[in-house]
Amino acid sequence: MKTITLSLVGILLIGGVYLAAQESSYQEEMSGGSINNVTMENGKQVISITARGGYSPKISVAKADIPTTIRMKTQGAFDCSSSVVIPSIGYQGYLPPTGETNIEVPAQKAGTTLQGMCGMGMYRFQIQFS
Ligand SMILES: [Cu+2]
Repeated sequence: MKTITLSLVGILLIGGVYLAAQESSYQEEMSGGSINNVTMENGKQVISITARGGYSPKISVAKADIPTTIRMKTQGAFDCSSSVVIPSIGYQGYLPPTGETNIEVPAQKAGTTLQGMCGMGMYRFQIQFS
């Protein structure tokens, strides 16, 4: 009887830890803030975003007033997230199923938020300049 009670407690503990881990990865995904996807290359900042069944990270934080490249990465993406639209800079393009596509963005003012989306407006991503 004692062993049964102990193993029940064990199962509950493991279950709790599993749920907590799922919850924190969900929050990370939603905030997108903990992912460092902005690097500098030859005086330009490069923002890397992966497209496949949506965009990751959904929110990127970048520096204002410097030339910027958005590097869209795909690996076996055959869904509509390979069709990318960024209305405020007049960008519209198709990503290859696998590869990298650089989108050049002029320097943005602090406080600007670029909105990107798939061709149907179903998947979205944001780049906040500050
Ligand atoms: Cu779509």
